[in-house]
Amino acid sequence: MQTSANRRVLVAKPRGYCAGVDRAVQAVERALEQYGAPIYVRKQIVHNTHVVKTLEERGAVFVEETEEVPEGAIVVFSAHGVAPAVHEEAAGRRLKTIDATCPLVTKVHNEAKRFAAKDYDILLIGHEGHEEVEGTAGEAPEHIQLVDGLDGVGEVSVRDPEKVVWLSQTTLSVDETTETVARLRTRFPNLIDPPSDDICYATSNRQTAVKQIAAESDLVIVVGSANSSNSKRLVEVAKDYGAAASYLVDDASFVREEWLEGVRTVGLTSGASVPEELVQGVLAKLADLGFADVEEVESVQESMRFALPHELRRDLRAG
Ligand code: 10E
Ligand code: SF4
Repeated sequence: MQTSANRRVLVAKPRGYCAGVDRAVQAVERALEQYGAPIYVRKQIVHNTHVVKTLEERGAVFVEETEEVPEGAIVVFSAHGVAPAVHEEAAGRRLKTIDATCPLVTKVHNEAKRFAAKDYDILLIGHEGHEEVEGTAGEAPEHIQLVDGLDGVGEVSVRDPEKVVWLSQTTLSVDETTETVARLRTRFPNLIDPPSDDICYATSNRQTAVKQIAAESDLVIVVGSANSSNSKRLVEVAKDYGAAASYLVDDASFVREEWLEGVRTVGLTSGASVPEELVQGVLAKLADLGFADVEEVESVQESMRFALPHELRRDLRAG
């Protein structure tokens, strides 16, 4: 018989904001404090509905494109990064820009620029239509081809197979990317690796953590929004590593009681753009449903921090 005595929750750690998300959210908060509302933000600052809603309530105005921002106003660029063309458009409208692109995304932009300057063909592994990929590809559109997973490998054509490098989106599945690169290498044996890993520490740590709890879990709940690439990857990894089921939920209200029927162990984790309070909300709901025994499983300790965007630091000093 299923009693609450043998029901438990395994909570994976690390979870919560990565350093890039923390910096981007703080950048909008600081801009609101420093300059006052409204502060415009191009695209969702991070892919989390709760974060966006909270900032909206404080006076941030989210737009899709810079042309929606009034001339001369302040606009923050999201953590996913933007193409150089977006900086040019903003300059053309005399906008004051605050660039909250994660430094680890900027690192990939810089790699793209460097290899394009040496006339390499660049194979960018990533998800078509994702903002980060659009920003990175925009650095050197004439040199970059998108490879959207294994299926994209056959479509690649290069000018010189001796001069090809692969780069990637920062939030991909580590395992799937390894497979995609191996497949690319069967076509281009001299394919060059990125100078350092493009999949970032936060993405790979969260995947390592979910792998640790998946096999022991009958169900893995991932807290994250539907458009959050890194959160969606956690659901896939959980299933690949032995969870019988895994669901993505924006918050506790999305957790359905019927998921828990016959379940003994629930795994719980969250994407890199998810406020910790939402995870705590899911834990409270699970406790109400008889899963009060909670065990934290920590796989890697994180200590990465990034300074606020330089535009804010400069104005703070000047003020
Ligand atoms: O969809 P993503 O996982 O890229 O974005 P997110 O906003 O959910 O998480 C933060 C990741 C960023 C900004 C991309 N490096
Ligand atoms: Fe930066 Fe990685 Fe976080 Fe993206 S997921 S914002 S690359 S630290």
